[in-house]
Amino acid sequence: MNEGIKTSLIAEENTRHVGALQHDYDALGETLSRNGLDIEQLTKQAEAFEVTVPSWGVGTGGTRFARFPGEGEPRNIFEKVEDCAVINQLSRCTSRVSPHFPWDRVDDFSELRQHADRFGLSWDSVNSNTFQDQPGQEHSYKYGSLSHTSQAVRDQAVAHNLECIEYGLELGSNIITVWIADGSNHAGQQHFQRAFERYLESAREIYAALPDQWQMHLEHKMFEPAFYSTVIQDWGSSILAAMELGEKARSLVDLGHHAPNVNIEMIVSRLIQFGKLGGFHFNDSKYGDDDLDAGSLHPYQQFLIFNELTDAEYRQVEGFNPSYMLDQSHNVTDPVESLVNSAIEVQRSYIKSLIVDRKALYGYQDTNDALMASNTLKAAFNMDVSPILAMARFRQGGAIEPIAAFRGSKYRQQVAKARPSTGGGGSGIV
Ligand code: PSV
Ligand code: MN
Repeated sequence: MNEGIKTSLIAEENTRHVGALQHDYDALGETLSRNGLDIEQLTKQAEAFEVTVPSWGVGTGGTRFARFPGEGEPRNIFEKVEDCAVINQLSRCTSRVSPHFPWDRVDDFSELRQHADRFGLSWDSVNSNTFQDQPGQEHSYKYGSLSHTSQAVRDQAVAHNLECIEYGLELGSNIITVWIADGSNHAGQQHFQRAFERYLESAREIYAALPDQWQMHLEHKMFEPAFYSTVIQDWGSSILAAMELGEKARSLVDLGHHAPNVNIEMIVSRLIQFGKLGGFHFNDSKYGDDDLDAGSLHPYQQFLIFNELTDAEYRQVEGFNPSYMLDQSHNVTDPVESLVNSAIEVQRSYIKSLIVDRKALYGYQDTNDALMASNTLKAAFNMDVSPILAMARFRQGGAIEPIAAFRGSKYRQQVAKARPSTGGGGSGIV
């Protein structure tokens, strides 16, 4: 079994950077204290921050045209866990993994749980998959799953979700995230209302099977694979369904699942207001569900989303506890590197949102001082909090310069020897 990166290697690499880090950290500490902020407090908050890694994110992604496999890709969930462990070793903010079934199904879940335990990793939301047909599957999902016109197909899709809950129980999860690909490609193909009614009927069965303390997260997506309409198309359909189902049902916001330029931070605010924000799939997007690395194109948008989240924390909104996860496809980068970068970019948005002078902002809002309200947000966004993030990693045994440490460790080259290529340049997601 792979043991990850040697801690001594990370420590050695850190000795090269710790002097400069301390210098930058002290300078930032001074700037922040002039603004009434305590850098040590912010560093503790950075240390406590967590974002979950999706098991499927450590494989090389692809498009419907092609997939170009990377060297040493994980071939099963055990190897995926090993790569997830490396991401956490370096970043120290990704100690949870979200599995996807049936991709990650194993015969012995206690063995898988022990395997993750050894690396100090635990399990987050389980994800069901009724968007693909599996070998030997009785009914096809070609025309939908939970909202299919045939009761037999709906029953099969419900049964799969119930199985996912069982797997989750064995791993210690307490959330099931349901994204369905159901929709239509032609105007008139589907009766919108009936399809939504059928979805609700199936979702109620899954909801009824939720164990105590579990939540069901409903993930909306505007289009793809259905190109004309999607049953859970937007946050409106999602919150309606979550309200119909009950208290344990929440909406999950995947940043790539909206029309370009949609004000996602405002959607987040609405979901918080009505106690329906379940969590996030962080990624970035230019055109649609591009699954680009989080914060790589629109860091200000990601910051504005965290501004809403921190605002809810500041106001101590009851029951506010959204789950944070990445959901990306890495087509041309090393997935470990992209996931480390992305986790840190999400953490960065969180820390910047803590710097916002909230009292001043509320004042500017109340007096309609649009310019100063905007400048207040910009002042926090423009602050370079990198030394806080690096110090949080360093103090927890992570890497000050994680990408350099990863490359220096030759981890990828080592696993490539142990994991011969699965071959093929097939299309589609992993
Ligand atoms: C759908 O595009 C999605 O965002 C859902 O979260 C799925 O579970 C995941 O991607 C599959 O890659
Ligand atoms: Mn997603």
